[in-house]
Amino acid sequence: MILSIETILADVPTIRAHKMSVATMKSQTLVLVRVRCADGIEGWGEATTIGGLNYGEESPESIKTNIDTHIAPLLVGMEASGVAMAMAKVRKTIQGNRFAKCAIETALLDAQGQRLGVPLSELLGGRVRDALPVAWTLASGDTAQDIAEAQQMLELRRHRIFKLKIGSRSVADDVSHVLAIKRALGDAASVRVDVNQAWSELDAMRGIAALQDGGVDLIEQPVRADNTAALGRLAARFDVAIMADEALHGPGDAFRLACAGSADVYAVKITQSGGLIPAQQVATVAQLAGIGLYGGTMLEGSIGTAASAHLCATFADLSWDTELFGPLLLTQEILREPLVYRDFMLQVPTGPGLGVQIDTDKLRRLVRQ
Ligand code: MUC
Ligand code: MG
Repeated sequence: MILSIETILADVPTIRAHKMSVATMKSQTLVLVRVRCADGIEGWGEATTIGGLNYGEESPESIKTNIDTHIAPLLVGMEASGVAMAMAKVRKTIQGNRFAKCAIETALLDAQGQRLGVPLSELLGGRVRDALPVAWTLASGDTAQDIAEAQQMLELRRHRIFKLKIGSRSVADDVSHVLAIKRALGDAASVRVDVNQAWSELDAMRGIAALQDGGVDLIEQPVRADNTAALGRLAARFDVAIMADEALHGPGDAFRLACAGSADVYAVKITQSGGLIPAQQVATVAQLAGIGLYGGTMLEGSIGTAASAHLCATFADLSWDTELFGPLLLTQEILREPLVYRDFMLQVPTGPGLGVQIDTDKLRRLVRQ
């Protein structure tokens, strides 16, 4: 039986300023959910978002309020091992609130995995890989600093895929910033950009043409999320891969974008999809439509990152890798044993459930009072 559901906000400084077209982050608010069950098992989930309300329509505080006030009371007293039944009740009763739903579903599946003694990936159909290639986002806002950071990551054998956050400067300035980095790194690295919706269609036509010529591999969400027609025209016009991110909020969007031919690649995010199971449906639609998959992040800490890793480990084809680096952007770790990044890959945890253990003393020090 589900005894209690607790939502925790924890503010953690980032290792450097993280500059995006929508916000500059100097800290991240982790939104964590802890589900206590009558059999003594505890499950954890994460509903972290980016930049308060700068990036999306759900804030850390609104997510916590909605879980505490509206979602937890629906579930307390229900059978903890009936994860699908519990989530069916939440999905029937609660509109929107994808991040909250994701955290609750993750925590229930974490508990269920521990109960059954299997990793979460096995509850999701089974893993086809044990490690995931991980991109690093260069977002200091400074070209020389970004190049130095990328070179350091290559030397450490931690990342060889780099995503550059652009869209806050002029198209010409952004293009020269990206191409300077691509020239400095050469063929040793895959360079990709995330515009976070900042460009008009005309800006995008000019910008993408130059980036494609300069050897950039992937263009993420160049235009506004709701302008899926423009996204589709860009995907048809250019050979370089165009990826949908903010335009993709779950299986319904995945289906509509696929029918309209709006993107070559989907950034699959468990929070934006409304949970692990809906994110798996997003991936299924993509695979049926011949759309490539990329494991995206909302810069979650270790819990959400581990959950995403379990899901990405089940994708038959993950041709665009992942960006599951969130914990590495944070100055504080909340796990007893951090996730393992080695040889350009994140190792998918092998223990039951999420396969991670929370250090509650460390977490207590970060919790917002
Ligand atoms: C996004 O839009 O993809 C992921 C990596 C990063 O630096 O920002 C996020 C959000
Ligand atoms: Mg993005």
